[in-house]
Amino acid sequence: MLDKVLIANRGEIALRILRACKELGIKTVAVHSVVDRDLMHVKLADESVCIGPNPSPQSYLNVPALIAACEVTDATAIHPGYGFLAENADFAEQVEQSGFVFIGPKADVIRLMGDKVSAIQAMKKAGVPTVPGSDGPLTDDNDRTLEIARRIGYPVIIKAAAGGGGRGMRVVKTEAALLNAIYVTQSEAKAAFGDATVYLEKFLENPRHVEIQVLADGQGNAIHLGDRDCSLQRRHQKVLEEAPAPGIPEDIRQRVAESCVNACKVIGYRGAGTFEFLYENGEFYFIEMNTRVQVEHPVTEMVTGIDIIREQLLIAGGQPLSITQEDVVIKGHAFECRINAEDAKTFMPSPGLVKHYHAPGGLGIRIDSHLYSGYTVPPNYDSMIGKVIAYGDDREIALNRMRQALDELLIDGIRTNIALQKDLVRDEGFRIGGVNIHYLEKKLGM
Ligand code: MV4
Repeated sequence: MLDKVLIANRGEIALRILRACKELGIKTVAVHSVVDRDLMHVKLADESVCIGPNPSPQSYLNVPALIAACEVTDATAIHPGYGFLAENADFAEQVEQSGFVFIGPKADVIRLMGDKVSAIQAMKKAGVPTVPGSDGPLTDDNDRTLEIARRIGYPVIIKAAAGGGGRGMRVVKTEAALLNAIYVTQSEAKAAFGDATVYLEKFLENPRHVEIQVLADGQGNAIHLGDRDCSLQRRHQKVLEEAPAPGIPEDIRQRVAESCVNACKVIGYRGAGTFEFLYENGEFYFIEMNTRVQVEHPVTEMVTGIDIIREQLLIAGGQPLSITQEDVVIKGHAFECRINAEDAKTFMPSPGLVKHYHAPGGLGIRIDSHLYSGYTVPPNYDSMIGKVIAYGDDREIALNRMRQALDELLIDGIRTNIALQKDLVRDEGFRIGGVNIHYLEKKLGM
């Protein structure tokens, strides 16, 4: 069992990790930048260390400062949360080389999944369905590239191997535009990631974003916790998620989830992970794997009753999975609305003093947020300030509870996206379920 965990993150996820540690009797170390000294989890942690000035590169991304904070506090493990260093293989390696436990997969597995080309190749080999594509990096043999694209059929999409999450992609509609698009994507990838490697896939026009949550202990055991639909997004930022994904035939759902479990065993996966798929016309297509806990993990927790952060901590402590696949029962439905400190029209961040905060409540309502009245949202970091999660026996009950919860939520002093969320949970297309990844941007007139 882990003795003392250093939480290398901030905001709601730092608080979420702290709560899971406390439940397990694990001591906690909060690290924070100067402006973050008043964060809720800093007050609640057993110890806290200021690791640097406000800009993330000097604080939450400052590897020597984080390792030093472990050393001075005798922490035995680091939980990276999401964002920041969570999927940085070099960081995971340095943590382990310094004698601490990295709460996540082994560094080489993070690296394998960080390179989207090697990730897709590993998944395909393990039997996970992938998008028809180049099955490897594009080479400087233009004739071969043109032939690959012709075989797949236009439109195609060029993606950077070092990209992901929507960065470094370009859609190509015709053969005439292909080679130049590849050249431009390579140049951008080189500049952004220091790696010009690109690959090619069939471009799916109207897919849904459906992902599968897994847990593996690195000792040969792996399970899945079902799926989530995260199609409601704007500029690759998820806005509202749900579990399970509505309207997916059970046999297809089951088959793809089992392929993910098999892949975990094949690659020696350890910890919590997410397989991202595009879902179109009854077919799943793997696009990326996330080797961290995700923002939207609570909807899966609500429909399975499994505490994913707790499982991460137990796995990192060396315990084999205590849950078998038969123990996992998906029951009911859950939604998550992300609450951002941003302008409702321009989506520009809106930091500042929260003069008054009132959280909703009632049966099936969960709030994951570090907000409190008198808290100041700093301008330096992500604008997400919390998540409202609503659970119910079925989708309609959960959605009704979410509507009520959003009506009860009050955040005074800063601008937020609450009005957008209230609109979305009353949207007729969304109520029916199964909207695709373009739905929100179309609704917003983008
Ligand atoms: C695609 C695609 C269509 N076809 N790949 C964007 C984020 C990154 N994870 C992958 N992305 C996409 N890959 C093929 N072959 C469309 C997207 C995409 C998208 C995917 C998921 C959620 C939102 C999205 C918004 C725009 C494009």
